[in-house]
Formats: sequence, C-alpha cells, structure tokens
Amino acid sequence: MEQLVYVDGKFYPQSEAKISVFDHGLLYGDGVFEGIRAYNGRIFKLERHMDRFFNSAKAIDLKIPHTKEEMANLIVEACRKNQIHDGYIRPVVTRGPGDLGLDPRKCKRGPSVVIIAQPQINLYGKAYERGFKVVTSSYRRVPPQSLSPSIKSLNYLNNIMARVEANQYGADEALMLDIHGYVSEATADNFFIVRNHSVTTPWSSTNLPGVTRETILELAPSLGLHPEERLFTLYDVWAADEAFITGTAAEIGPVVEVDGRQIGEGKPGPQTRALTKAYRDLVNSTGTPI
Ligand code: PXG
Repeated sequence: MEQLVYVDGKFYPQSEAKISVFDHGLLYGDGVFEGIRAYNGRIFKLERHMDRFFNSAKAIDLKIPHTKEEMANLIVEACRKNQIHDGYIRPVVTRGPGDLGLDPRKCKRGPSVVIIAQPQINLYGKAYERGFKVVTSSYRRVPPQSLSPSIKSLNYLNNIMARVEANQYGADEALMLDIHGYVSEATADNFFIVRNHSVTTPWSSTNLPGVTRETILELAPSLGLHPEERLFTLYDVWAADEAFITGTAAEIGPVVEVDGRQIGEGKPGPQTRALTKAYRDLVNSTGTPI
C-alpha cells in the first residue's frame, strides 16, 4: 500500500501528494520543519518537538494555522493511517503559494502544511559499529547574527555544503565550527565530547537545540557523568576520551576519527555505549501512544 501524506487538510497517496511550484517553501526556502521518531508504538518527545516547531515558525514570523495540540493530533493520525509502529515523521509548514518575489505578503492563501510519516530513516548506514570518521568543514555554521541556527528552517544549504565537503573527503560526517572557530555541530546532528567523566556540548546559540542533545544531557547524571554546556575548540575534540553525534535520525553516532586524528581508543567508547543504551531504553518506553 502507498504511504499516505497529509497536505493542507487531507491525506493523499504518496504519488498524489503535491504542493504548488509557486510555494515559497520551494522558491525561497521560506518555511520550517521537524524531524520526529516513533519507537514501539509511541512518538518520542512529541510535545518538545511541537514546542520547537512553533518556536521556529514564530522566529520567521510564520503563523502555523493550527494549535500545538491540533498539530500533535494530526501527527498521531498520520502515524495511525500509515500503521507506524517504529518510524520517522516529518511535519513541514511553508509560507504557502504566492507570486514571485520574496515578500511573504505575496502568499495570500496562507501556509502549506505537510506531514510525512514513514516506517524508517537511515542516514548513516554502517558507520555505527566501526564508528564515524568526521572532518572539520571549511564552511562555518551560519552565525545567529545572520540567521539563527536554532531555527529548523527549510534553508539547509549551509549544512549541505559541509555535507558535500565531507563526502568529497570520504568522511561520514562534517564537523562545523561557529564563526569564531568554536565547535558548533555536525550537519544534521549535535556534537559531544567526553572527558574525565564530563559529557560536553556547545551552548545551543550557535546550533540547533536538539531534542536528542537535551535527552543526553538529562540522562548523563544517571550514568555518573557530569553534563556540561560550554564553548570548546578542535583541540578539545582531538584530546577527548570519546566523541559522538546526536540526532533524532542518527540517534547516537560514536565518532572515532576527526581530521585524521584518532579519538580515544579509535572505537566506540564505553560512555558513548552506556549513553546509547540508556537512550534506547528511554525511547522504547516513553512517548505519546499512537
Ligand atoms: N543539528 C541540526 C542542524 C539538525 O538538523 C540536529 C542538530 C539534531 O536535533 P534533534 O532534535 O533531531 O536531536 C538536527 C536534526 C534529516 C533529519 O532528514 C535531520 C534532522 C533530524 C531528523 C532528520 O536529515 N536534524
């Protein structure tokens, strides 16, 4: 059976789910999205994702034509219609169709709302067992003075440029620095280092405030790890005992090499593995029932 996709009030078979070529989401990247996972018949941290979704929309002065509760209910419905037990959910809201010209006032009809719910997502294939090889990108993460990287917007070119660079170097991911040269995040994931029982990630002002990131900071104390948010540099990465990336799609990806330097023992480290287990236990036992 074809997947059913929600578009502006109705569910359509995937092949018929369409929006206008005049949609400003396509023409100008004017819109926001979320990436959410379902595990074991429940949607993980749905309310937290709705908060971020609505905050992203507010930041670009886009009014989502639903309440948070309505949006959450539509997401649950999209999962039910597609019989999702474990899966990936992508709500997108754009400025909607309008004449050419980037002024949002041209989008007279109002926002387009799309929800895709599919049974899986696989971003990194085999990298998990051996660990991720990462290279530092020559592209700096867009600074908050230009466009807040905390907005999950449809403008991913900054990240895509870095991802293309990683591909060119045969790496699994790219590490991006902020405009001042401090570590920011990976292209679709937050970045952590572990050293002396501290688990450290940058402040979220230069990156996306990831739901997985937050979850790792919450879980750390139960494993005897001290959670920390602070600025750090590439030196701290190279000198770390362990490093990993976090994201809804990636979950926890152990990083074993950065810029040709081995991290720790050069294999997924014990704290990363303990956090991965704690994360798996949590995602499989909590969340909004479908
Ligand atoms: N940084 C960036 C730039 C992201 O896009 C994260 C960090 C991690 O955030 P969460 O809340 O997921 O822990 C993201 C998340 C995709 C995809 O389709 C991308 C993300 C999430 C899910 C799917 O590539 N990005």
